[in-house]
Amino acid sequence: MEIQEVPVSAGQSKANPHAAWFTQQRFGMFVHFGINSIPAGVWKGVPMGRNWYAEWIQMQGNWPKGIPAAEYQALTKQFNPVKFDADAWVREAKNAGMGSICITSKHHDGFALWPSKVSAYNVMNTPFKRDILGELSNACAKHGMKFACYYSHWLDWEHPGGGLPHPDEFKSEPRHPKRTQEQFEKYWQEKCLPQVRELIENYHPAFLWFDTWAANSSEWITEARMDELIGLIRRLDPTCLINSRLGTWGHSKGYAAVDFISMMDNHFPEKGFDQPWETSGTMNRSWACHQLDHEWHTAKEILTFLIKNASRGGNYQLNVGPLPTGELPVQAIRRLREIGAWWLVNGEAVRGTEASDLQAQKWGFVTKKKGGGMYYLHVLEPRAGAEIVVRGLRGVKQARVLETGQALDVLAGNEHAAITLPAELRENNIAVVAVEV
Ligand code: JFZ
Repeated sequence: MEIQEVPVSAGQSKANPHAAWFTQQRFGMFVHFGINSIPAGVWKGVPMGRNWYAEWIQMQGNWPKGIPAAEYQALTKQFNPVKFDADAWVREAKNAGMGSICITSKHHDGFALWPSKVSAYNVMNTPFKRDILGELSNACAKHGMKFACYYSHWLDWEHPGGGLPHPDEFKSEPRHPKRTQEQFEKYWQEKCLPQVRELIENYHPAFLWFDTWAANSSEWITEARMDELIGLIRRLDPTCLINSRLGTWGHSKGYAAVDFISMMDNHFPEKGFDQPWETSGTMNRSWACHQLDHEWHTAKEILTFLIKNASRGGNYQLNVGPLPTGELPVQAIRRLREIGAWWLVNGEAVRGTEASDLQAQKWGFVTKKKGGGMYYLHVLEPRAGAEIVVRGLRGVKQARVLETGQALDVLAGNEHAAITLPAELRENNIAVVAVEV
């Protein structure tokens, strides 16, 4: 597709009309993959320090000094995920009910998963020599999935002017000389902006997921730089959505400067927003593959996160950290397929729903079909014959078990409705009752 740069007209509407699919899908896959997947949290036999984020091993291996850049970057000589199969990844995501896949095109270490002409620190200069972004974006197109890219625009540990972690974060000697604004501007113009252009022109991502979180990032990700980056994206592809972790807390327009709000990691807010929003979360404790991280969420816990956000009008982007071979971990595949089994019979109770005016109840959450007319009661611990009291529910026409269609008895009260689950119900996951109003 030939990208035509379009002039950004003055007063262009703040809300991006192209975000409708994003809220409609509710559920996406996040992928953290790169040369950091090779050590998988352990460096020369010693587990990394500070936290479980295996993609941070360059800074947290050999703790607290970190791994010298040249030694870390030598990992490029080993990067050869020969079992990488983009089609297999996409099929697992689609079967689980996901509508998009967002991959770390370049994480903080600065390594690019595509044949970047901007920086030689990329996948073509490894034994693998394949365009991972190209293969994944093609597989997404083949299966009708949206393709998206995470891009670390602030931290970049390869470029001499790229952002570095704040010494305070590491409670150790300030190992990193503070970058000057001139140094960072050089990185910004030489690497960040040109690589974002490459991503849009070559892979047409449905959204770009930028990553800042600490307040001190605003010293570098200034409003001027955010507007420069937003302007570039809008000119190249107005349909490409931008998230708030671009650093909008440092922008005079706040969230209105971008297209959707990204929560902090694994944060599920008690109420939603009047703009598209999402939580990205890990399946265990690490984003990239960590060989010692065995604390995997159950499929039911993951579904509860998804449903909680959907009931408040939000999305959930669930992360997988592929193995150094390029395969998805079997623990992740198991959970994706368990989620997919639930989604097969209950997906309509999440996809295409909007924030519900019936908020969380003792027994679970309520989602609402976009445009109204139908509520979905997500009963987290369903018991045969139990009575489900729904505060605030009035005008019930009929209630049925979504999976089986079984009609249910409904007792209408002034300020609630009581619905009785089938006596023969056997459910070891979340049961969904569809209520027509
Ligand atoms: C950032 C990255 O550093 C991390 O590697 C991963 O990519 C994640 C999705 O984003 O991690 C964070 C995000 C939020 C906070 C700290 C680190 N926070 O809220 O303090």
